[in-house]
Amino acid sequence: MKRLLTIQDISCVGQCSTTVALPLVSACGVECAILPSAVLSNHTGGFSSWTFADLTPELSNVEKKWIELGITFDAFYTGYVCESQIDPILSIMETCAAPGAIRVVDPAMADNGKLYAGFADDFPSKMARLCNGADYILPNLTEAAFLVGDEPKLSGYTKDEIEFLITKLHGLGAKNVILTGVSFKSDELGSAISDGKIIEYDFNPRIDRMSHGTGDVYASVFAGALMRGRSAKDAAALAADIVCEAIRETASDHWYGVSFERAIPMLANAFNEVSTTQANTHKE
Ligand code: PXL
Repeated sequence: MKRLLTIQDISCVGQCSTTVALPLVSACGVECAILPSAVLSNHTGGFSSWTFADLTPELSNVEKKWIELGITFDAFYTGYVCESQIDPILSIMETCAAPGAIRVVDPAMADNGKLYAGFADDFPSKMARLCNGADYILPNLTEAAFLVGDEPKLSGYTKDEIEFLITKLHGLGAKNVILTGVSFKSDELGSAISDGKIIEYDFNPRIDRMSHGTGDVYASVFAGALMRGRSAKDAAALAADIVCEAIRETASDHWYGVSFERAIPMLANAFNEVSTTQANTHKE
């Protein structure tokens, strides 16, 4: 079994970051180690206030111990992190990498044209350093614009504009770009998947609902599916299907997250086909 390390905060309440990554990566059949970068009482996206315990000093303590014990990872998946954590994280991705380890960076810092509460205007340039050398980055349109120094547009990107944005994102030093929130028709929403040569698209029917935490669900499933050998296009398509299922399962008055828990059976099933066949063969 492959071992992935996710580095992001724990928001104790809010269905985001580590509390989403751990169950979803696990449901893909991938061992998920965690390194919490901070502990918050709840996320910052809509609650009026929160507590924040910064665990930056703990990152290098843990790193030293893992080096001493020879613990390494087949993949790293980063999400919401703050400025002081970028260098310690870059170091861990060097020192604790198994041969061929991949880096998946979700530059979780903004949505709907705005940076999340608490991030300074120059934070995107710090996050860009984490994108440099990443195997996969998964920005939404707002994060993508901030990363390359553009003004974010809420909608109305043409195909040419999307593809130019992707070129600029590769310019940050990312091998593959998965740009989410792409739409060329009002009734569909999807992502563009680029390896630097070819750009593919994946669309689903648009569900007209603002949902918090969908980026974390998407990135977690994407990272887990990649580790199970799916191509980037297939991992992106599965991630989008799971996000749609989670949104459909979320009660209309539930505002702070999506009920990804109800999509776990569908996700586990996506990776069950081989073992079910093996189990049946065994029985015969
Ligand atoms: O879902 C991204 C996220 C993660 N962690 C914290 C957040 C947010 C988005 O608002 O506030 C603490």
